[in-house]
Parts: sequence; C-alpha cells; structure tokens
Amino acid sequence: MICYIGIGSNIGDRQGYIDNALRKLKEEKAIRVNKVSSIHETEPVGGPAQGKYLNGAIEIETKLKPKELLKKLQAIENELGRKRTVKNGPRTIDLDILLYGDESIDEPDLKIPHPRMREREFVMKPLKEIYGSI
Ligand code: PH2
Ligand code: MG
Ligand code: MG
Repeated sequence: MICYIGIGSNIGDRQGYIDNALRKLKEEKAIRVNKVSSIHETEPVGGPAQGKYLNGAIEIETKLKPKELLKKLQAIENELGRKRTVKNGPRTIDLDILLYGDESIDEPDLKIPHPRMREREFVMKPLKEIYGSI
C-alpha cells in the first residue's frame, strides 16, 4: 500500500529529529521510503504558544495494516523522546498517517484521511510536492 506520512518537529534539534525518524523508517523491513518532500519552517497552528515547526511529508510503501503502521510510527515517536502531555503542544517528533491508499478509516484512535490535513498548509504544501509524482 502507498501511504503518505506527515512529519513535524518543534523542539530541540528539529532537523536532527526528522533525520533520525527517516533513518528509523528506512530501517524498518516492512516499510520502504519512496519519497521525502523538502522540509519547511512553519508557524505553529493551534495549541499553546510554542516554537516554529519544521514540517515535511513522506511517501512510503508498506504491507503493514493501518493499525500496525500507527503502532510503528508511535514507537518511533517514543524512541525519539516524544512526550504526550498537551494536545497540539510542542513535540520532538510527530509522525501522522495522512493517507493510506484510498482507504477511509474512522476509529477512535485512527482517522484516515487525517481529518485536519486539508486545512493545514504545513501538511498540504509538502504533500502536494510529492503526491503522485514519479
Ligand atoms: N502540529 C500540530 C499542531 N500545530 N503547527 C505546525 N506548523 N506544524 C505542525 O506539525 C503542527 C502544528 C499538532 O500535530
Ligand atoms: Mg500526531
Ligand atoms: Mg500532527
């Protein structure tokens, strides 16, 4: 399945966290990283006052089921020091499933397509850069 992942960081060595997350994704046998967008600095949207983000998007190919992919992404977030305290608050790394093929999923812990992606420029700009291109 072809999937698109949103990536973001706004604490500490932001590019370093993004590089480490990409390396961990590439190390996963069940995941192939096809494309990585350019990474842009963006103003924080929503949540408490917080620092600027670096954001990008990634195209992967995987045989993992959506929930399995979610678990893998959360494990990588945890390994990179992600703490879940304030909703929409600052984070070392955020890996969000944006699209999973053309599937729609609406469960308490997983909604695909990502419900707020269309109104978020920091998601749509990098996604458009890599979506569907060869
Ligand atoms: N993520 C959020 C909340 N606000 N703002 C920007 N610019 N980039 C993000 O990745 C982001 C955000 C919650 O996931
Ligand atoms: Mg997230
Ligand atoms: Mg997010």
